Amino acid sequence: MSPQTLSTAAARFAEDGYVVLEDLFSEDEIRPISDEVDRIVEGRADYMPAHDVIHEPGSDPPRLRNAFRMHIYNPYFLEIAREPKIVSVMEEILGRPVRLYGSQLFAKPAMVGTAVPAHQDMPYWPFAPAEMITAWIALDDTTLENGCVRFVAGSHRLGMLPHAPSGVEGNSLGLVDHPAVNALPERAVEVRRGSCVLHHCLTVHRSEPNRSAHPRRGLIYVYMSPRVEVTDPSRLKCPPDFPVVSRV
Ligand SMILES: O=C(O)CCC(=O)C(=O)O
Repeated sequence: MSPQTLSTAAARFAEDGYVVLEDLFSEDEIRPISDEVDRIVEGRADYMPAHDVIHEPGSDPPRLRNAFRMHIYNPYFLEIAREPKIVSVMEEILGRPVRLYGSQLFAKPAMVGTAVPAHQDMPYWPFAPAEMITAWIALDDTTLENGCVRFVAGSHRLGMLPHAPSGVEGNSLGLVDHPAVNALPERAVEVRRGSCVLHHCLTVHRSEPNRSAHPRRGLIYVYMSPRVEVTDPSRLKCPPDFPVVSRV
């Protein structure tokens, strides 16, 4: 990515709290990633432990909703997290060296994929400062009908906002209704397969159910700046040796 493209992406991100990197992966690059994710979705990935997958409530046969921490169970997913096209933007915004916190799949299966309540990511995490960014890689075209992610532009400047239990397995926290958030524009971000959307850990976002006949799969990675530290080890759900993904 050219220095010009990197600084334009960083400026957009600073303004809105998210930025779309359209067509970041070519079809040839995204296909093997998509195929491996399908193995997880279809229950063929025997490296995934049962405690790190959850299914859509009431789905019969059970349809996968989320998988967590895939990079710990399969080095292929760690390799994807090291993709220089993503890491270079992270370094531009967060500084070096960038570390990886987590990976997760939002499978949003056809017809039964449920909503993700509005939330910020930071209230879920035992870290400070709030210098963490999620890269959301589209494994399918995302549309209004299949539940594309919606971001509240500028909400990352509001600080950490009150959340309450949401009752949703996989997304246990939901934003408490907040006038400052309601005053900002929410943008539904439709992207093509292979695109990547970065969002700040304080940006409010959500998604609606998948009402289409096709899945809407998003593979996410969460990156941390060199300054981020664990504030409450008892809330960590993985070992604290976060892999450095910046090249030395
Ligand atoms: O994929 C979705 O629907 C929600 C994504 C999300 O909550 C996240 O990336 O933090």
